[in-house]
Amino acid sequence: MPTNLPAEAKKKWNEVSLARNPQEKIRLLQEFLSLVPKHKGTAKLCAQVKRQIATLRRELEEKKRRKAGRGGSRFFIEKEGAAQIVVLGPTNVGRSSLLAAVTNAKVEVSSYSFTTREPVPGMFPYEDVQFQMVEAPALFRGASEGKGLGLQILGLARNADGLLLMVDLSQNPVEQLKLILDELEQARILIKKPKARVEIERMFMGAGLRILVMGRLIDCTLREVEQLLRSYRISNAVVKIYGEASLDDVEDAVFESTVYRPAVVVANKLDKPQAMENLKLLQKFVGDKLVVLPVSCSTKQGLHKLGEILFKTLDIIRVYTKEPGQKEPSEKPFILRKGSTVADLARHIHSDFSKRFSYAKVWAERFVFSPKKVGPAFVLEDKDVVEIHTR
Ligand SMILES: Nc1nc2c(ncn2[C@@H]2O[C@H](COP(=O)(O)OP(=O)(O)OP(=O)(O)O)[C@@H](O)[C@H]2O)c(=O)[nH]1
Ligand SMILES: [Mg+2]
Repeated sequence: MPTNLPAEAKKKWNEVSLARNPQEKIRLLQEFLSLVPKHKGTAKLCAQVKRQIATLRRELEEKKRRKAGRGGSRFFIEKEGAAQIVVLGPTNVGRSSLLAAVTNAKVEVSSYSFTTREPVPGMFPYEDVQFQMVEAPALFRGASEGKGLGLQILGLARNADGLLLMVDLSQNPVEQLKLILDELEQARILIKKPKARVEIERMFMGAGLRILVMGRLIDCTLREVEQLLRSYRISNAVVKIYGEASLDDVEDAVFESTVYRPAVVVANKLDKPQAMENLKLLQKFVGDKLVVLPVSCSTKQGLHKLGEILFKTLDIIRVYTKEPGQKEPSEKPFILRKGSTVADLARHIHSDFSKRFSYAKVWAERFVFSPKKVGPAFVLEDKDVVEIHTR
């Protein structure tokens, strides 16, 4: 549903995106909200802005508390490794036990509820990549409405690259998963791949507006997309549109309101009585919408499959680079999104690199003869070795 915002509201949103500190951002968000007409088409947007204000307020309060030496928690975890995976679930499902079993993190496992109160990161190795796994404090009903630390917990999920939705098979797993899915939906975090993906990368002044449509526009023209972006004063940006996108999808991207986070369901405590029956209920409920991995953190059963499943769900590939003249490729791979091209890799290495790009040589198992000389649009696959030649 279109929001049909008046011009002054759109102008205000541009000011919001330029805010220099949380106080200013809160003030501008409130001003923005007062300029938004209230109707069905703007209901979701208003709810999202209110949530954003609440989150910022809570963060400010926490900062104050920390300054006053009264403790307070740190909710932002700097990303490390190939991807940040946040483990979400109700209390006592075994999130800490999972981190203890597969990462190097120091966690506290206990039979008491709500033991973990701050996010805890650890590194989880899979083949030659390292995933960062973060235990979020327990999720509960009402989190998305701002109860307790709910918004911060969901904020962790929003900021992640992927999610593990964890449930306990000794209790009704469908109820637990429903709770997680409801809260994610309220917070506008999608776990089902959307039909469209719109990325807006803001650029320096004078860069101009470049709109790249890799998929297809639905019920709108490129000109309308451009007009919409300009009405929000987005005139220096690279905008990439994948899949089948409508004007609403583009506007959603302006507000960064809906995000997609690939997710796997981890069904824990497989060793307990009743677990098998409950697993069947869970699988019936989930159908083919999500992958369910049954595990036991106590006996380690099933955990050896986690790395591969995560890697597949995240839709990523590993690419090794090689310097011209050298025999061996880099040991550490670059992690790229599936469907990435040689040009994407070059940009990933160095922005200057892509400008001086001449051609690349690719070694791949799927070729009859390697290396093959390719151009910037060549689509890479997992485990390709690439040698980039510049002018
Ligand atoms: N039988 C069995 N018990 C488990 C398993 N995994 C965890 N537990 C137990 O479940 C309880 C909770 O485990 P935690 O890892 O602390 O759970 P959590 O999700 O981190 O809980 P909070 O941080 O308190 O919300 C502990 O008593 C664990 O020993 C498992 O695979 N099998
Ligand atoms: Mg815990």
